[in-house]
Amino acid sequence: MAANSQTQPKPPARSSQRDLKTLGSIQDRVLWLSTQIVHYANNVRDNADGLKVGGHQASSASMVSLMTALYFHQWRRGDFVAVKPHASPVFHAIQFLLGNLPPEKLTQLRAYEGLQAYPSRTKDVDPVDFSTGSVGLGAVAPNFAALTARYVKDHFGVQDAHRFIALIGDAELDEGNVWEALGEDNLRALDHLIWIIDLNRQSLDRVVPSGKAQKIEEMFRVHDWEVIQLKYGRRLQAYFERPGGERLRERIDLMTNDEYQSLLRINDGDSIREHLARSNGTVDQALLELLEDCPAGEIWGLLADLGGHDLDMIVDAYQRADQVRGRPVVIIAYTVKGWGLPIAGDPLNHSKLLTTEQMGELQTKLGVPQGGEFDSFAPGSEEANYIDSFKSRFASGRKQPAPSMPGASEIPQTLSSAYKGKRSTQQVLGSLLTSLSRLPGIAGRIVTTSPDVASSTNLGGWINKMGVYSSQARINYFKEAHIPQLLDWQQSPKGEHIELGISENNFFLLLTALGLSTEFFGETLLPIGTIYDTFISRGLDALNYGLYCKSKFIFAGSPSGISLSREGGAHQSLITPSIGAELPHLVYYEPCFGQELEWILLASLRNLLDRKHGTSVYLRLSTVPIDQALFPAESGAESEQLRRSVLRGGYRLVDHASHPKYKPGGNVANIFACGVMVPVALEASQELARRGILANLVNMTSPALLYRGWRQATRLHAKSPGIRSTSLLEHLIPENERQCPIVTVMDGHSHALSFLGAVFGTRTVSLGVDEFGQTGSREELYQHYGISTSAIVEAVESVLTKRGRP
Ligand SMILES: Cc1ncc(C[n+]2csc(CCOP(=O)(O)OP(=O)(O)O)c2C)c(N)n1
Ligand SMILES: [Mg+2]
Repeated sequence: MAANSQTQPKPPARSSQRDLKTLGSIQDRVLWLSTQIVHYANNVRDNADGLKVGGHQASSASMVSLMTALYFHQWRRGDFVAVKPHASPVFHAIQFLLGNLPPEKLTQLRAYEGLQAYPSRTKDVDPVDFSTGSVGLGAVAPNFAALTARYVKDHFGVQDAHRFIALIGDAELDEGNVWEALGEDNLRALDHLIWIIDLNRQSLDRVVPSGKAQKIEEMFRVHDWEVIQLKYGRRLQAYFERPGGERLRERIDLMTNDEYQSLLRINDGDSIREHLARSNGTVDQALLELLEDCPAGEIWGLLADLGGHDLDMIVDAYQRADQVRGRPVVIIAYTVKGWGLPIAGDPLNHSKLLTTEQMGELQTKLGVPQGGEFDSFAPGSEEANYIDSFKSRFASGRKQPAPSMPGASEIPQTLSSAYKGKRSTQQVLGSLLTSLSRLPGIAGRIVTTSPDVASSTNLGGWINKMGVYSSQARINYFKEAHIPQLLDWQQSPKGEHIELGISENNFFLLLTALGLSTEFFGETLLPIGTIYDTFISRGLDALNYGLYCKSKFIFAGSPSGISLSREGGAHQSLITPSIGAELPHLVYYEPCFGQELEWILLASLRNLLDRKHGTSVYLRLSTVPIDQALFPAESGAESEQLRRSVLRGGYRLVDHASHPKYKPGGNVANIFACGVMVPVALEASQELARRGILANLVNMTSPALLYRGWRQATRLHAKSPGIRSTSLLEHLIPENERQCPIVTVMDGHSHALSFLGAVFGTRTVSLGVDEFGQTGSREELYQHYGISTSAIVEAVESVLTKRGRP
């Protein structure tokens, strides 16, 4: 585990000139290696298909100074860093110099199973803390990790001292999710959270509009962040101090980003001087005189002398940031995209690569010996000694914390609740949480969250019992005034519900961070979130991000589908079943009955404890009251068998196989239904029986697991034809029934279950909701979209008589 706060080394003293010289030399090597990593991948390594390999030399170069100062001067054990996606070569170069990346990996950028294009905590071999790539998401990940660290500290006591650092491209701030995070109240006032913005005034295609930097700064101040500016380097600042220097500052301050970038593209110092001294067509004599003092060969360097490349100033800014308490800090560092490279400042440099000739020149300029292109510093050299002594400050890198977590056996197989009358799965989730709050070992680990829909998704009981999390205890004025409240909004550092503002991005990013608490801080949390099902797509990229990071959490989407009825329109989710089925590292369940949900939730919690193989879980729930008496009343071994089937994805709720008139190929069909459609399909099956058609009914508790099981079996079979592996789906429909026609029905897009036709190679009709919603009563909507009892009956009749399309 990272060093304890008492043993944490003191922040280093202000950098000595000697340190700066060595840092400068390390910076040169980082610039070289990061450029060379990309060059080798594109121009040296074999490329059988000739397709572009890619990589970002200019984006990397703009961060070289900031990252050199961070990793070779300021870094402490226990720091968590998110690295701008396109600076991944810089990160790997640094990890190599620190001894955390084997040298052979440097030639494997974007190679098969080599270094990933963007930093990946699950796929890269060196210690990536936060995956980045989809701009904006990785950028804010440290904020959510910082909140998680504070939660863990408030609930489990002493914590190591951590800093949370984000290295961010300026155009990443165009992403709305960044500002959603900054606006979130739970993320305010976080200590030891430092953002470093690489303000190179360029994005992918363009020079960013002028005035953006000022706006960015104001936005941070509005959100109560401490702002540290790293605008001009010491050389330029020295010129500003000279007589007439103010004119130079004014000239650079007021010029547009386009003009500044265009000056960076001029090779000839005299021309740059002339342009600088001329404004609106007139020559400023005083300015010209000042600039004449600067030799032509140095004027480009003077113009490009920005704070984000001045190591001394960067180190100073980092140290100032470290002193700030009670709120996050942003360092706005002005940089040059492509700094130190011949493509510096080129508006189209984002994916430009240096030619072999340019690489040769760079190698000479940076003093890298021929044949030593992937070398670290020679042992005994000043740089090697510096790195060694610096490394000893954080010992052998981050240690994997020994996880503190409950054992899976602490989570029971069942809560033995009785499910009577009519209850919706959403209601049952609320009751289950209340039951879980009585299990001491588990209750303390569960943390719930919701984007402003906690009460309408039935978390009220849990919140009343466990309280709302806030780093400071707050007075509940309603309670003090004895005003009766359905929801007791008691806020304190011991609360176990985190209520977010309405941001589905924040919701999934918080779940992601809570779900990595074991790996980050050694304390296991069992995060459970609730969200309106239809708005999952609003936070979909953040969900995708969390799953890519292999975070482990549970979320319930509720209410779902058109069964929500009256709220109509785009409040009704259509495509979420496909999202659940298709996202990796996620298991999607859509239970119908209370008992099913109980088994599933308990198994999902156990799944979270399996840090190696466990996944996140999505529960698609509903507000439709379901008659619990329809659930099969099994006991003993049969109940255990049923439980296992529910967890694996489904079971036969109606099985006509022993009916005396059962004739597969004649009067038999199979209905597959999901969630709230199960009782509707059951009614249809009963009606069909009255008409002489024997329709079995499979209750699909997890279409996703059934699909995956089948897919796995077919892949295994394709690989080893000798092995006959049978999936649960094939167990559910025995050999003699495989040719019976199928009708599938779900309160979601019909496409989601249509794969069943391919599984059995038989005529299949898929019913579902393929259009945006409508208001109306539930029955009216079921009729409208063709998922009513009569629609199912009709579909079975037509598919049996071959009127249904194959
Ligand atoms: C969500 C998302 N949209 C688009 C992209 C494609 N993209 C990659 S980099 C980039 C521009 C990034 O600019 P900036 O953050 O300023 O980084 P720089 O390269 O200038 O350092 C874009 C649009 C992406 N990676 N992620
Ligand atoms: Mg940029």
